[in-house]
Amino acid sequence: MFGCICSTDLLPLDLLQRVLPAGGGVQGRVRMVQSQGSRGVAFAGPPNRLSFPAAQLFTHCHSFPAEFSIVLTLKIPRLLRNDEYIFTLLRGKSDQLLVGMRLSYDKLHFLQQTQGTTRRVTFRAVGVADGHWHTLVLAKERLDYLEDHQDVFTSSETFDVEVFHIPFQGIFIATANRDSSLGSAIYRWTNGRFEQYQNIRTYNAQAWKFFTVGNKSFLVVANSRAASPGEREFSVIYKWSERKLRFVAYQMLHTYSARDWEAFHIHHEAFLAVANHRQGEMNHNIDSVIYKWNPNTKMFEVNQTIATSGAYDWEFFTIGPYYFLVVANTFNGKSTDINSAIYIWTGGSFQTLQLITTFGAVDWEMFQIGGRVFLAVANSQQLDDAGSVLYTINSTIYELNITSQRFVKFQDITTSSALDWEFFTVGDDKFLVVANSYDGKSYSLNSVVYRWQGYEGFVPVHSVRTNGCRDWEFFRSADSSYLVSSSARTAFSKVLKLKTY
Ligand SMILES: [Ca+2]
Ligand SMILES: [Ca+2]
Ligand SMILES: [Ca+2]
Repeated sequence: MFGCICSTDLLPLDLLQRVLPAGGGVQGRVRMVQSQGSRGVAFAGPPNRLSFPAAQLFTHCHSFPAEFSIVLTLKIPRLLRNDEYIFTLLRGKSDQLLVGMRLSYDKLHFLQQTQGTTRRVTFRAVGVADGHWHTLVLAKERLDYLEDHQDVFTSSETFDVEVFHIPFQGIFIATANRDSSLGSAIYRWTNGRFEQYQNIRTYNAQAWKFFTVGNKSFLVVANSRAASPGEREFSVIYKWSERKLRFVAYQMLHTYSARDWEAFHIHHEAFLAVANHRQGEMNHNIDSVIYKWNPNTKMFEVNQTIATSGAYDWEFFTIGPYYFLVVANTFNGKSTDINSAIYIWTGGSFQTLQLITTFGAVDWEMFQIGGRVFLAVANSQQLDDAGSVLYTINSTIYELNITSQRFVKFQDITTSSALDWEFFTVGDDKFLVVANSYDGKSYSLNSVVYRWQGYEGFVPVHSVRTNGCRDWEFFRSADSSYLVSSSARTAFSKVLKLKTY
């Protein structure tokens, strides 16, 4: 299906509809088919004779639109030739190419003639001729792609990456690594690459969170097991020492298979919230804890406990003068099909505002576009009635309805055991990237970058091959933008550079 947005009316145009013979075209080289659950139009032989006068598209355009996008969904069993046009716009009745999209084996070329010269942009490792449906979105105004920049080799598998900035020191990442005997590491961005800076003893670390209290910088780790079997479990806060230029242990907090820390401020007071996942092997219905900084003792103290079920993630956000926390509840001991909860700060503590049904939720990502407020949940798995586990399910983006003061479903996105969402912006463009980790058979899957397309919502624009993908983080250096992805299956994380056209 082609859609071309003309700048004057901003309505999508169905180009495929215009080239199909009237009456459905069941005979000849074009016929309607059902394939892998989608209805499509099958072309037999080269489709290059399927054309129509483009003049009928540009009735309100005095010149060729400067901004447009082409969306096409296609399934190609194999390429007939190594080089094949899938879309062209020609000048008048000539063969002169104005706009074209050409596929070669694993590349997609976008060609456009401007002021007499043909400009070509190549997207590598596209690989659409594999007999599966693919949706390609080409947005002419900014062409972004992701380039491998660095493999960061870690001591063991990485469950979380935390990017942070220390004044006068620069950009760092902390990786939460599985292996307790090897610990977790902090890397510093040096000459455009991450170099190991410090190693910290951790116990099956699940997450790091960087935060500040006043002018002091801290890192807190979520340890998911005890130092030795049978001992109490502790997560540890580390303080940045200006003298040693290292993080040093500051405070230990008793946690239960901790999965995540969230740090936030309310009215200049500092808070930390831990997601306690389970007590022992079986009990998932336990309290997660919110701590508050005591400026006299300079320590965090328990401020509130909140009953959670296999809690995996806390996300704090503010809207105007209001403060919110949302928890991802994964599992209650029986089901993953349970409520996660949004809390609102009133009278010195958090109160339940809204419950949202989630499916093995492991991450919430809050973001704003214009004045609109969204929450995206990463749903990791759904147990069906027969007791089998579904991994390829919907993860949902919710939008705050200001009138009803509730989050309502905005868009469902099919994901494969989604473990993380990351929202980021490049110029005026807004993106979401999802960590797809497992589809029931394989951990080697594409994670997908979605681009905000206004009323169309989020549309897939890039796929990145990942292996047991666990986390995505976005950061900017002085001259570029990057994404980091971590793997819960292999001992290296990847830094990708965002190339903007
Ligand atoms: Ca992270
Ligand atoms: Ca979080
Ligand atoms: Ca996230």
